[in-house]
Amino acid sequence: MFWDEKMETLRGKDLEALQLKRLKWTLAQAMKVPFYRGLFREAGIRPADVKAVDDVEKLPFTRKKDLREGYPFGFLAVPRQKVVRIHTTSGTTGKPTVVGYTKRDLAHWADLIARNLTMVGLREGDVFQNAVNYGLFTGGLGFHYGGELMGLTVIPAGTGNTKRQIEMINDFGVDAIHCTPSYAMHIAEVAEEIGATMPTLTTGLFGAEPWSESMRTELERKLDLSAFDSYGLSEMYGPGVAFECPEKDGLHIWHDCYLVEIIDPETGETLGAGERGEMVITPLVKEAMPLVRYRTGDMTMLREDGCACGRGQKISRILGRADDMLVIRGINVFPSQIEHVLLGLPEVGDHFMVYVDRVNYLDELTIEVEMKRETFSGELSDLARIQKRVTAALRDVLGIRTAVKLVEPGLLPRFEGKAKRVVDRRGGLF
Ligand code: DLL
Repeated sequence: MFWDEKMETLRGKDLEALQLKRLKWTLAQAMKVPFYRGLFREAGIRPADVKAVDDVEKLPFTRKKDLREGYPFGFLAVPRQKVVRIHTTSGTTGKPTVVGYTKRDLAHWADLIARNLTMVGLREGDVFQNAVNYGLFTGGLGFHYGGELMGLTVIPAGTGNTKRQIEMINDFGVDAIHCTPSYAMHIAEVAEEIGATMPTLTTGLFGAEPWSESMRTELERKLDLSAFDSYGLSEMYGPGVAFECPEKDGLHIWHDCYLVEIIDPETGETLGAGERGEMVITPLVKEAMPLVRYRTGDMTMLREDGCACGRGQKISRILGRADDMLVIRGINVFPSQIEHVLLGLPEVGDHFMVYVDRVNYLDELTIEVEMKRETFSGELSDLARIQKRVTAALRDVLGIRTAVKLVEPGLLPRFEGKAKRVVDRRGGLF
């Protein structure tokens, strides 16, 4: 089933013609923003020089730093009065990025979400629990209006009060839940504690942070549902940019609304299908806040075309962020790799924290991981054996030595929104 079959399956020349038309419109829209007029002048390029979709490669990049400097309304291409909603990014340092939406933007956004919800098999009348933060975070209202548009019964549950969330799932006969994968894991854990099952739940839409295939396996087993990966970022409306279809082999990025490139984050050079790099997106229908070649910082790769579901362009699941990548004694480490290793070991649980320190000028990685209740005997010889096994498994995959600390079940923090599992303590040591 499709929400918009024509757009979702558009191919070849028809797709290219539409992308080019929309790219030109986006560039005209961008030229209403002083930042872009300056950027294009500096780069010695005019929008009229773009005559084919591939010409996008000639255009300069936009970076997160540029958006920050434009705080609050510097990137608006429409009068502020035409902006009917604002969201902000969940930045932890400095000012957030403000994202504005016109009525048309909100309609486009809801439409994309409706495509995703339909793609994973939801139908009009299904009950949908939206267990993400409803504030400035785009996950709440984004999914809310997309769900209503396609006729789902939307429960704006928000986050927190996990026992109540489980109760609502059972009382309202919820079919699908949307939350971060870390919160889904917490819900599973609380359900286990109180001995609850959630028999009506068939579908889980999880995103807003990186999560591994092993995490999917765990969530599907514990919650007894089918779990789909959902990707988006506030700068591109929010969720709904790319989503898994039932093949669960890469995410379809909506090719009529987002032009995607993968580049080498160091050199800026464009990479081909199958080559891992940073994703750069030029949105094609954004009215209030058009962007040109936005550096997402997210690491992925383009997949070859040809999905069994009939839809177009796919990317791989996000491996991590170009800027979150930890460089430990010269080796690149992504937190998602650590998660993958830990979830593959039956002796340890699903919760971990990563600490980075600099000791005698050397980076040290310490990983705290919770034991499983079943394996937590407290016997020292058992602990030593498990610790050795975890350390060896991590060394095999990461290629570096780590200090593993086993902790009692239930000791590490739980997250309702995006998990913050990496604590870099190297700053301030200089
Ligand atoms: O997280 C939008 C969203 C809401 C997506 C709900 C999915 C579900 P931001 O707060 O601006 O927006 O954060 C965007 O989160 O650049 C990625 O680094 C990361 N991210 C989002 N989805 C995924 C995912 C929302 N499925 C940033 N896998 C992005 C990995 C993800 N990382």
